[in-house]
Amino acid sequence: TKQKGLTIWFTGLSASGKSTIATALEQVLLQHQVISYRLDGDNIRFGLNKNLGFSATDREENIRRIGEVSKLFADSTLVAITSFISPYKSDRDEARKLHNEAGLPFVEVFVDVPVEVAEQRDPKGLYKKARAGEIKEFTGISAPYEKPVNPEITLTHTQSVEESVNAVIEYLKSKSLV
Ligand code: GGZ
Repeated sequence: TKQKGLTIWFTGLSASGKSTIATALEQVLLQHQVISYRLDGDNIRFGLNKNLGFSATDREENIRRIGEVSKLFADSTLVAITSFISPYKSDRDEARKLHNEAGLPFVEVFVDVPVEVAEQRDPKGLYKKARAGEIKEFTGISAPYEKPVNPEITLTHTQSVEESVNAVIEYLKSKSLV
């Protein structure tokens, strides 16, 4: 049985599918008797980080705290699954460094969906609002997204949710992380 936890860190644009894949992954891990805990906007941005917005400095602080919290979950032997845009490479690298220093695996999963595809999906109408200037500093439209350089896993919009989850599970198995 697994002695240590780990963090599975999803990164990608709004409407890239991070949360959908993370939720499906949680279910499949459970079928493998692996307990995970998902950190996402619903339980972080409305709680711990409710004082933060979407400026570059607020995003940096958002991701810094999430990096620390996910490390604590991983340290407690759980699998932490995070799904935040986390647009800045340096902030993701800091989260990775925290895990490395604690000897905890950090698996970065890039959900590589082009902005055109995400904008086409636009489930909450946020891209439309961003184009209209009603939302400022919207990632992919009026704020940057820095792609991961060396993510452990890259998923694309051509893969189904099931295929995406399988790719993550296969990676974890190949590294004996589950
Ligand atoms: C990007 C925004 C913005 C701006 C509100 N830019 O699709 P969603 O709605 O549910 O996911 C997005 C979420 C992004 O929050 P994160 O904590 O993941 O961002 S970051 O990692 O950059 O700190 C979107 C909504 O919040 N949202 N305003 N300006 N996304």
